[in-house]
Formats: sequence, C-alpha cells, structure tokens
Amino acid sequence: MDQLKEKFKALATIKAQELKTIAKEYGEVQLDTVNAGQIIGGMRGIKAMLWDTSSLDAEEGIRFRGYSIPELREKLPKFEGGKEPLPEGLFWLMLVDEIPTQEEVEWLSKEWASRANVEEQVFKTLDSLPIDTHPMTQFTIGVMAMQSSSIFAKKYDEGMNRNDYWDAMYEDSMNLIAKLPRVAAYIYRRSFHGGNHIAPNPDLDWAGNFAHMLGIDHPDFRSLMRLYMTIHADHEGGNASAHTVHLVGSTLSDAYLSFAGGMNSLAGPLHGLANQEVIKWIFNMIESLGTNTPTKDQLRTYINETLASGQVVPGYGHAVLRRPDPRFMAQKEFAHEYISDDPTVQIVWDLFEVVPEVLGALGKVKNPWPNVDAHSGALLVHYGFTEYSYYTVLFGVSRALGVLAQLCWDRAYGLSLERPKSVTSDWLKSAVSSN
Ligand code: HAX
Repeated sequence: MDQLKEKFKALATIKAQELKTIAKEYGEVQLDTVNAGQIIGGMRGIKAMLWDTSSLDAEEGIRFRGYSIPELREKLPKFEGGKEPLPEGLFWLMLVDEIPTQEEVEWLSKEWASRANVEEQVFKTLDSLPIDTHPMTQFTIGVMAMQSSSIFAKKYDEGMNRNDYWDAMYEDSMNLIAKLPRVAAYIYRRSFHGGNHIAPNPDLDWAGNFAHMLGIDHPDFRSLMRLYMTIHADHEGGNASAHTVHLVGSTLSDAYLSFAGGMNSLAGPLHGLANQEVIKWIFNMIESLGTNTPTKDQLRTYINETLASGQVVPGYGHAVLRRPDPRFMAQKEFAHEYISDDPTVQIVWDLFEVVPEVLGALGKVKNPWPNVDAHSGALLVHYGFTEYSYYTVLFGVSRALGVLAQLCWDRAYGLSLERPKSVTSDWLKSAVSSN
C-alpha cells in the first residue's frame, strides 16, 4: 500500500467510526430548518450534505481543511525555485488533513506521472468528434472514454466487499487525476493547434507538465498553472459541480461516471463556463468601444447595456460569498507581481472598481463583488492563451482534486445514497397558506 493510501486508511478508520457514533446517538437532533424561499430558490444555504475537504464562509471565502488561500500559498511545498504552491500538496492536504513535506509532494508528482498513461482508445474517441465540439463536451467524453478502466466498477462487478469501496475509489481517483492533464491537453492541441500534440515530460510536476503539454512554455505560465490548479480545486460541497459528483457517486457510480457528471454542471454559464463568458464579454466590449483602454464611464455604459439586454455581468455575484472572492484576489496578486502592465488585466481591475457600484445600485444582487472567474481569463490571455472556449476545461482539471478527494471520503464514510424529498407546487401553496 502506498504512503498516501496508508495515511488515508488510518485517518478514515477513526473518522468513519466518529461519524457512525454521531448518526447513532444524535441522528434525531434538529439542526436547521428550511423555508419556502429555499425550496423555490435553489436550496440556498440548506445544510444537507457532508463535505470535509473544504468549507466556505460568506465573508472570508474558502478554507481548505482550515487553511485560507494566502496560507496555502505560504505553506504548501513549491516546485524547485518556484513561488506558487504545488496542487499535489493541496490534494494531499484535502485527502489526509495534513500539509505534506517537500518529499511527500515530490513522491506524489512521480506517482501521478507513473499513472498518467492514457489508452489509445480515448484519443480515438476524441478524434471521432467534430473539431468544433465544445472543449467541455470533449472533456466529458474523454473522461467517459476512460471509464472502462475503472477499478471500482470492475471490483464491484466481481462482488467487492463494501469495506473495500474506499480502496478502489482511491485507486480510480489517483489514476483519473493523473491522466486528466494529458486528455485535456490533447483536446486543446486537437481543437486549436491542428492536432500537433506535445509529449508529456514526466520530470515536471502535475501542473507544470500540463502547461508544457498545452504548449505554453513560459516559466511564469507554469507558475500560473500551479496557482490556478490550486485555487480552483474545491469550494465546499454545495456548488453545482461538487454536488453533482457527490450525488452521482452516492449511487456507487465510479469516479469516472461521477466526475463526468460534475463536469456537465461545471459547463453551465452560471458556474464554471463563466470564465469563458467573462473574457468573451471583455473582448466584445473592446470591439464595441473601439479601444482596449476604456474609461470608467465607458465601462459603466457597457455594463448597463449588458444589464438592459437582460444578461448577467459574468464573473460577478455568488450564491454564498458576500465579499470579493479570495480566489479573485489571489489572481490579482499574481498579476500585480508578474504582469501588472497588461491592458486586459487593467480592464479587469477597472471593472473591479465599477461593476460592484452598478450591481449594488440594482438593489437585488446579494453579492456585487467579483468571483474567481472575473480574473482568470485576463491572465491566460497575457500568455497567449486566447482560445477562451477552452478555459472551463482548466477549471475542470483542477476541480478533480477536490471532488475526487471527497469522493474517497464518501466511500470511506459509507455515505448513503442521496435522496432528498421534493414537493409539488400545490403542496407548497397549501403548506404556506395554512401558516
Ligand atoms: N449580473 C446581473 N444580475 C445578477 C448578477 C450579475 N452578475 N448576479 C446576480 N444577479 C441577479 C440575479 O440574476 C437575480 O436576479 P432576479 O431576481 O431578477 O432573478 C438577483 O440578482 C439575485 O441573485 P443573487 O441571489 O444575488 O444570486 P444567485 O445566488 O441567485 O446567483 C450567480 C448567483 C453566481 C448565479 C449570479 O450571481 C450570476 O449569475 N453571476 C454571473 C455568472 C457568474 O459569474 N457565475 C460564476 C459564479 C462563480 C462560479 O460558480 N464559478 O464557477
């Protein structure tokens, strides 16, 4: 058994027992109530699922196993000579609740490199798709094409003992995470670079190798990918992609089926697709205004036009957060340090001054501040990565770290099939009128 799996098994044994005790002794304790607005309004704020890898506070933003993003940037091991955290370290932290050493992270980089071989049939499946298939659709299909190698599905078919579910899920999760950059880079090079693929470099770390296979070899772009893959990895369990993975996984679907389900959620414009929408919106604005150095008054006018045409301002607002997203702030810091004179970055910063005031004036937007997606595109564009329809795939590769670490916990805890109760609109009408 490898060192990470060993640690996971030891911790999971203790924590699963704790959870069993809570369920047995306190299962009937009333913790929260639900109101009619929450039933109609997308179940906002209802505490109804277990998620250990991260937790989100409306004011403070995300904490991964208790660590904020600035803390992770400081404490997680780095690539030799680099300044940004290695996502391997975050995965380790999310899975076994401790910050790994440099040696442990280097072991994990090598472990993933050794599991990264992608079967030819996956590339063939992708090659059979029309070239203009959206990269997120290709990504999901690529993941599904790997499903036949699921260890969990195979062992379940052979009659696996339920006590071993976590083990098979761990193996699938490690394999899937290891392979994703290769599949994702293949989609990028196929869609935008004439199928001129780049062989992996197993001496690089997971995110650095992904940057290399994408074909953008600037050392700062590798640093950006390490940061990007870290900050997008998890956002507690209630967001649509994480929740979907958890829901699909609760039926004992394997990691491939569950993760592909989550990616279909991430591909929606109110969620992960917002990162492509933001840069598309900025590019359209530059074209429509005829300048890439718009004044704040010009920005205000353009934002109002967007709202007047019945569209949302992409990259702004959040279902939980009520402050600027720390993931936005981390990218802003990166931009200050590396590329502060970039004109698109300047637009993003000017929008940060103007959009909250315009959205705030509407009186209905609960959070007028930027979310993670408001900044990422401008950073990518700076390094020549302009094919924005691909951006959500980057998000998806990162999101695998959090949702798959949690999926291992779901199976270690023996969490149940998810099955909340729905009500009809007639039931709701009658329930509120009798109050
Ligand atoms: N632009 C215009 N209107 C907005 C808005 C925005 N950015 N954000 C919220 N609103 C509107 C809502 O559409 C809603 O209007 P109606 O009552 O007329 O339907 C009203 O303000 C109240 O919404 P809310 O309670 O503040 O926000 P929700 O929890 O319902 O929705 C969203 C949260 C993220 C979906 C929303 O803020 C939005 O559409 N933002 C733009 C898209 C976006 O950036 N999505 C990415 C979010 C982060 C993420 O998941 N990344 O992957």
